[in-house]
Amino acid sequence: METENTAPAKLPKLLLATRNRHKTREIQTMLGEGVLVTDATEAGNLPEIEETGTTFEENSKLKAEGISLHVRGIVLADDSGLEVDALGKQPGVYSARYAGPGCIDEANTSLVLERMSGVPHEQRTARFRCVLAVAENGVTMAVFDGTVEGILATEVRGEGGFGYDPIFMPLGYAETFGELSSEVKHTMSHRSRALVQFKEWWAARKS
Ligand code: ITT
Repeated sequence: METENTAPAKLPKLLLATRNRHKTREIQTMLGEGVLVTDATEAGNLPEIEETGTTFEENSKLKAEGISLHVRGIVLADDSGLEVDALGKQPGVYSARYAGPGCIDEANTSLVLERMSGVPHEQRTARFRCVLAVAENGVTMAVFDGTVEGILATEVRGEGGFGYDPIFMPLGYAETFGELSSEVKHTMSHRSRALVQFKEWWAARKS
């Protein structure tokens, strides 16, 4: 008689070339329970990749390629940030270190608000951008780009999200990403828009 195999199937794993646990959490939530997402804080002995590029794409590829040389299988990297039109698209690729190397999110948001002080509503346009690069054995295989347009608030609002979320109102909303639920953020965020494309690519590759 045949017995049914009730052992749980081994989940496919995806390694993210990031040390930002907020990104890992968001990507795990968006990919769902069918995939086990890990990152460079969990996988031991992975090198720190210097972000020497001047574009999101360059930095994303640097991280994906650099980490993929040290592991088996594909690696996904996320380079992302906030572009503020009135600041000449700053902080851009410097979003994580706008107020100085190793600074906390609150210092970055305060600096953006300070530099935007007195700028009228119609000139407070901004966007979040996310570029995902996927690499294996040191070679980039694909790159995906996602953007969400919005307006900068004049003060910090909300406890949700991370980074610049409490000062960014996506177009069509009076609330910031810090005030909106993570479910709402994931329906329109730069990261989710890039991740949808990655999911399609990954599914096509596996089939
Ligand atoms: P890794 O390089 O290890 O991935 P990092 O935080 O240094 O981590 P980036 O260089 O891509 O990553 O910088 C991204 C910064 O942009 C992040 O630290 C936030 O300040 C901001 N950012 C990116 N996505 C965001 C989001 O969804 N909400 C708010 N801020 C975001």
